[in-house]
Amino acid sequence: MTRAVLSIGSNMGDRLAHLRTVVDGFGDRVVAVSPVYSTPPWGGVEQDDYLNAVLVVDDPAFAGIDWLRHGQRLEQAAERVREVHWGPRTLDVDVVWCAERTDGELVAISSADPELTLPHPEAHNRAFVLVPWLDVEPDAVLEVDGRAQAVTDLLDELPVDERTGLVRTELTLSPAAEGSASCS
Ligand code: PH2
Ligand code: MG
Ligand code: MG
Repeated sequence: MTRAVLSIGSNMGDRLAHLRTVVDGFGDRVVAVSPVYSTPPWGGVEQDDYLNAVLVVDDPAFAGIDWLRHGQRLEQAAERVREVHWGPRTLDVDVVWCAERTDGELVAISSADPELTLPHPEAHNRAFVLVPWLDVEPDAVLEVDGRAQAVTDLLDELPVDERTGLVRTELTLSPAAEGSASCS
């Protein structure tokens, strides 16, 4: 397994700093970092707005479960407490999509394993996943119910209110941009 798309989110504490720990924590494996979005909480639990972003990561030595485990270690480092389903959290790292390279081609993995279901069974319903994903991979494809679909089409099919309140911020997770900002 070589490549994964990760959705990351935070709505407690220093939200941007928590998201940055993921970029730092995956280090050289990070191949793309989306803009940061401010998003209203999804799921019916009253809580603060989230910051959400998407990372594309790559490592020939990583299997799908390694992306999950590494993400969980970063969640623990952010002192995440699992209390309320869909409730507030310092850091959430979700594996949305995974692929392995076969003869140079990326082939998406499907898995019904309850620990790591691939692709993420709800990703196609979440504007806060699809919008930042398209920023870094405009041609992204996601399999839904066994059918490969363009992520742009999935986004178009979402009810308008799923996108309401999703705002692209000026915040950045990219270490390079952070460095240049501190020099200016
Ligand atoms: N994560 C949740 C529950 N609700 N809402 C938004 N906007 N962003 C999230 O990342 C999110 C959520 C649980 O994983
Ligand atoms: Mg989540
Ligand atoms: Mg999660």
